[in-house]
Order: sequence, then structure tokens, then C-alpha cells
Amino acid sequence: MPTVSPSLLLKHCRLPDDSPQVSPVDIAIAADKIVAIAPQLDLSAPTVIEVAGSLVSPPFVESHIHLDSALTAGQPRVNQSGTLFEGIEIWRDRKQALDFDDVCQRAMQALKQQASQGILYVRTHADVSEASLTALKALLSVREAVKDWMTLQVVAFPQDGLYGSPDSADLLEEALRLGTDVVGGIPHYELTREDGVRSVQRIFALATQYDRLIDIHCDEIDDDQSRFLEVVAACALRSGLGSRVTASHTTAFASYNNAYALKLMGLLRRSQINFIANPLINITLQGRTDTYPKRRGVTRVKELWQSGLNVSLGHDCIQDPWYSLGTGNMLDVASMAVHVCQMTGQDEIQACYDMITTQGAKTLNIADGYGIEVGKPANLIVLDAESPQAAIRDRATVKAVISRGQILAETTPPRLSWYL
Ligand code: 17E
Ligand code: FE2
Repeated sequence: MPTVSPSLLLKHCRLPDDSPQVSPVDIAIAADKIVAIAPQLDLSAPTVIEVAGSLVSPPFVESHIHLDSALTAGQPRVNQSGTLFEGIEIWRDRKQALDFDDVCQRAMQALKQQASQGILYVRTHADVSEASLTALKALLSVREAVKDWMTLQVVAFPQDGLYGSPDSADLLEEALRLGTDVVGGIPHYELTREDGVRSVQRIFALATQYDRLIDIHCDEIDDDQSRFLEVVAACALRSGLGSRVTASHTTAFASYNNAYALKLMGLLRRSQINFIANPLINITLQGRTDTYPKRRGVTRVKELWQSGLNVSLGHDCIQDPWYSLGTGNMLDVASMAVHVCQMTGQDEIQACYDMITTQGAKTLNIADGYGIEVGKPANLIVLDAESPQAAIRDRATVKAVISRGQILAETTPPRLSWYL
């Protein structure tokens, strides 16, 4: 029993890894910490939530999103081809007139929309290819503004490449000095393969010098010759940075021949890097040059998971030059992964749930403070579902979002009336 009296008590909570036979537990929170978890806590608290057997989960983790471009779909024009490259061109036009307050306001709107749907940890990319670094400065200020209720990591992301124009590499380093959590890159978009390799080496040198995490947009193309993932993994292995490194997208991995993929998988296991797939975006941006058969363009999520590697999932986009849809709901992302990656077994659907929760926390290197355990920060969500599988199936409403021991948002599930 806790020695301090709880401020918040959740009754009859079903945890994500419970089997249906295990009876629900009560969770006591005092200030911003979880202080007790037991089948029956005889405690009182000023606020009691009767969960009645619903799923209580650690919050969702959005491990990959671009908040600087979020909510700009159609500005200044829509993406007609649906390709990554047209999206980059549209964004290049849009970002010429980027305004600090405009970025802050859109990012905040997207973050609140995500938080209300149970996301309390977000890794956002910030384009650092503009001389003013407006996108980056705005997202760093948003990180500060939300810090009491949401953990936001900012990646310095050189959208136009490190070596495509003379100032880009310096801008990336300036972004690290300004305080980004993570350093990014885009080797498949550099002018030559050699530039791509050089960019990865530079990113590792900067991460070591400034003591930052790494998250590289890697091989986001259907080209089976795009092989920067092996460079990233080799650098992670040699530098010892391992799990501090993430390869995002890696869509070309879905096009590699199996003989090469087998060899690569061995290197990946040794390197212990993290992977992020963005199934909503990968399935729509990739395969655009195919007729039929048409590739799905999502990396080998199931095989990476079966190999014991850490895979998490992200939106990548919410209503931007690359994708005009998206509501910020991680259960949409997990549902798309279940379908596109053919992870339809019960344990596989559970794995997709883990990819938007615990595995996302591992990618962000925040696993120590994450999870529903005594002594950990009181961050948790109550879903209108009895299990992770049902949550994904129903895109269940997140009924309550608790951040640092406080109720941050509540949503009432829709109620149907039949008049048949
Ligand atoms: N930039 C990029 O290089 N790739 C993406 N998928 C997005 C932005 C959304
Ligand atoms: Fe991305």
C-alpha cells in the first residue's frame, strides 16, 4: 500500500498484455507518479475513474511526423502525381514564406488533436534547409510550450539534402547548436550515391560530437539499388551508437532481392538499430512508378519484428503536401500496418499495438520512464475497448488521457440510438 494518499484512482483496469482470464487491477496515482497497482486497492481519492474492465494503456507514441508542414494540404497546390518528389517541390514553394507563428499554430493544433487521441510522446522532424531556420525555431518553441503535458522530440531534418547546396551542412550543425534532440538526413535524395554515404558519415560524426540521437529518412524510394540502410547499420555498429539510431521509412527494403535481404538482416540484428514504418504514407507514396503488379512499398515490418528488431510506427503526415488525409489517430496507423504488412494473426495485431506504444518508446529512447508500473510517471490512457486487438479493430475512442497524473482530455464515445 502506498504511504501517500492518492490523488487519482482508476478502478478495474485491463492492461494491454493481460490475457482475458486475468482479472482487472486498480491503479493509484499520487501527484505525477503511479504509486500502487493491485487487483483491489482499498483507498480513497478525490477523483475516482470507474474503468469497468476497459483497456488502460501507456499512451500512444507518434514516432515520426512532420509538424512543420502539417495542415498545409493544398498550399500552394495539391500533389497531382502523389509522389514523394512532387511533395518535396510543393513544400519547397510553401516554405519560402514560412512564418514562425503560422508554424507554431499549426503544430500546436496537430499536437492537441493527437494528445486528445491518446498520444503523449511525439518525435517531429523540422526541416532545416531554409537559411532562417524558421521551422526549427518554431518547433523548438512548441517543444517548450507543451513540455508540462507532452514529450516532444525535434529532429533536425535537411529535407533538401546535405550536399545539394553549399550551406545545408552548416545549417544542420546550427540546428544542433540550437538544441534539437535528434539529427536526421536523407541519403537517397542526395545528388549521388557517394554524397549519400558521405551524408550518413557526417550525421554520425555530428551525433557523436553533440551527443544526440539519430533518425535518418533512409531509402524512401522503390529503387532496389538504394542501399543506405547498410551504411547506417554499419556506422551504428562501428560507432557503438546502436539503439540510439533509427532508420525511418526504408521502403526500398521491400524491393531488395531476398538473397541480399538475408545478408542485410544479419547486419541489422548486430547493429540493433530501430526502424520506423509509416504505413499510411508508404502505401500511398510508393509504387507510383509501377503499373501491375504494383508494390506496396512498406518495409519488411513483419520480418524485422520476427527477427527481434525494434519497429515502431508513425503518421509521417497529417494533411500536408504528401498526404491530404490523416486525423492524427495512431489506431489508424496500426490498422493500416495490420493490413499492408499482413499482420493479421492475434499476436501480430498485438505486435502492431506494441509498435504504437512500447516499441515507439524504445525508438525515442524513453523506455525507462514509460509504462504502467509503480514508480513511473502517471501517463496513461483509457480506451473504449477490452483489448489491444479490439482497440485497433474498432479504432476505439480514447475516453481519458492522463498526463503526469492530471486528466488532460476526455472524450465520450458516440452513442447509437436505433429506431427500427
Ligand atoms: N519528407 C520526406 O522526405 N519524406 C516524407 N515522407 C515526408 C517529407 C512526409
Ligand atoms: Fe518523414
